[in-house]
Amino acid sequence: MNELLGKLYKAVELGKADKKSPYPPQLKGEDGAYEITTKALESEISPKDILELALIPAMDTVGKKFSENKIYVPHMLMSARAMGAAMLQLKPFFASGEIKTKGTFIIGTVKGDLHDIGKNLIAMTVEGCGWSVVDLGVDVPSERYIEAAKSNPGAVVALSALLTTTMVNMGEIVANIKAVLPDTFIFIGGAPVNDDFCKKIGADAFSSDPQGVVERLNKIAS
Ligand code: B12
Repeated sequence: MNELLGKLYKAVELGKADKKSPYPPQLKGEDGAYEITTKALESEISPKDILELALIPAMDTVGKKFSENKIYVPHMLMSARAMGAAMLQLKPFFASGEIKTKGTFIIGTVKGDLHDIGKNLIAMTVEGCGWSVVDLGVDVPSERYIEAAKSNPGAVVALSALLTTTMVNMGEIVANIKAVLPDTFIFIGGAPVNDDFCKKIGADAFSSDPQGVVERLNKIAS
């Protein structure tokens, strides 16, 4: 692998966003994902290669380590932050169409629920894997999911809930979305949710972690 791409892969894997970031300690004072991406673009490595040969494989490794309990939430968030720092510079190339996204992923925490750490983790990982993400935030009612799905035809919709009292709202939201847009693929997740519940409410997929989401989305995109 090209040296800069190798460095970028490591920066994202280890969660080094930029030079001034003190994390991880072993990379203190060294370039982070932001600076390395600048250098890669300056040395005419294509944005597509930066994304596909360094950023996505690094987030893939991070996702696998997370699902194997080899790393934990703080590390995952640092890696996602490093990925975000690099993506800032790649954004114009998505806008110009030079890089194609794999699809659109709409995510929100369901109405009544304000927990967003897991939802953000999913959103950042999915974005890191080349999808365009529409983040609706927290306390999201059916109408807002439907509005976003109508504006992004073919998008996957994802619902997060962390409370036993709000997971029940997922059933109502899934039914409302399917009533208007029956072909919408709906993902659900969050600590109290499981596969049985997913089937019961007529959602299309459940995952307990970001890696499961990415693997399923890759199948949808292929
Ligand atoms: C942080 C936290 C809060 C913070 C939230 C801050 C924030 N910005 O999110 C604050 C303090 C605001 C809060 C408030 C409340 N909380 Co709270 N909170 C938690 C806590 C400690 C951590 C949750 C968390 O972020 N986990 C880390 C993330 C990474 O995990 P995760 O969300 O599960 O996400 C993972 C998966 O579930 C999955 N996932 C998540 N979303 C999605 C979506 C999709 C589509 C997919 C595929 C996957 C997926 O992927 C993620 C990564 O693996 C939990 C306890 C715990 N240890 O879990 C309690 C907890 C969830 N809270 C609880 C409660 C009761 C409350 C309150 C009602 C407390 C109160 N009396 O006011 C309020 C509710 C406010 C509201 N209306 O939402 C209870 C819920 C109990 C229950 N069975 O319903 C818990 C379990 C604590 C407890 N043991 O009692 N809380």
